[in-house]
Amino acid sequence: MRGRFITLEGGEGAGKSSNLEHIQRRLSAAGKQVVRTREPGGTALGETLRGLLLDRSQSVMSDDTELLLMFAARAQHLAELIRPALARGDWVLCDRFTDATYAYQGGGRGIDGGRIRLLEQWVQQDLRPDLTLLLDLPVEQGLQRAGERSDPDRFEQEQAGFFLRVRAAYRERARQEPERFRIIDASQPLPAVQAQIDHVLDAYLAGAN
Ligand code: Z5A
Repeated sequence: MRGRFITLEGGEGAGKSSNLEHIQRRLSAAGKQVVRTREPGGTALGETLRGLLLDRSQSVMSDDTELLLMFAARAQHLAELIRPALARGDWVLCDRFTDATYAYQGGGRGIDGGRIRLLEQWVQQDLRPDLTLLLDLPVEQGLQRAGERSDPDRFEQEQAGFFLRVRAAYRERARQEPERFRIIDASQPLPAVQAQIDHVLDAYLAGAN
């Protein structure tokens, strides 16, 4: 039986990194073989593309180039890691996936959603995440948390308006697909965020058995 594909999404400073380990442990404790990965990246080629995408010195990168590189990294990720893992019956836990493209390249950069859907269909065919946890919090709070970092990447140096559009796009996707998305209130202290995540995972695991 095909494994499950779980994605973790959120804007700046939402706390994805802080919660990934916790989610992985919870799934492993339930007896699942978990493959943890991230986008852009997850393969050697994908990590090379990630380096280009996040590199602040790539200031001339056009929005279409950015979009196509995201999907190029994703095509490799699917072929080399995600599809084989799911076929083995593993559970794939991915830090960001195509919802991030709708949020950042669609909402943030203003690329038409129809063009993103075209690439999504081409690269993924009918593969979509089974469950998506959206860590949601006010933009100012997220930026404040992330602001403690000294060396912002190409996305982190964007202005607040960009991140407001990213958040709105994420929330709109969650509104459109309520059966796949679970919104986690990430403005709470970490233990309260993890309690919400546990609640969602326990319900999902109960339904998946
Ligand atoms: N991107 C894109 O544009 N299109 C795409 O299709 C994809 C990606 C797939 C890299 O992603 C960039 O790629 C990303 C979007 C773009 N750009 N941005 N921005 P990334 O996921 O690697 O980068 P990131 O969003 O910057 O993630 P991050 O650095 O891993 O941040 P985070 O995981 O959301 O936050 P964190 O590191 O766990 O927490 C931030 C700080 O807050 C840290 O000090 C924590 O200790 C603190 N924290 C976390 N949770 C809490 C709570 N609950 N209370 C208090 N403090 C907390």
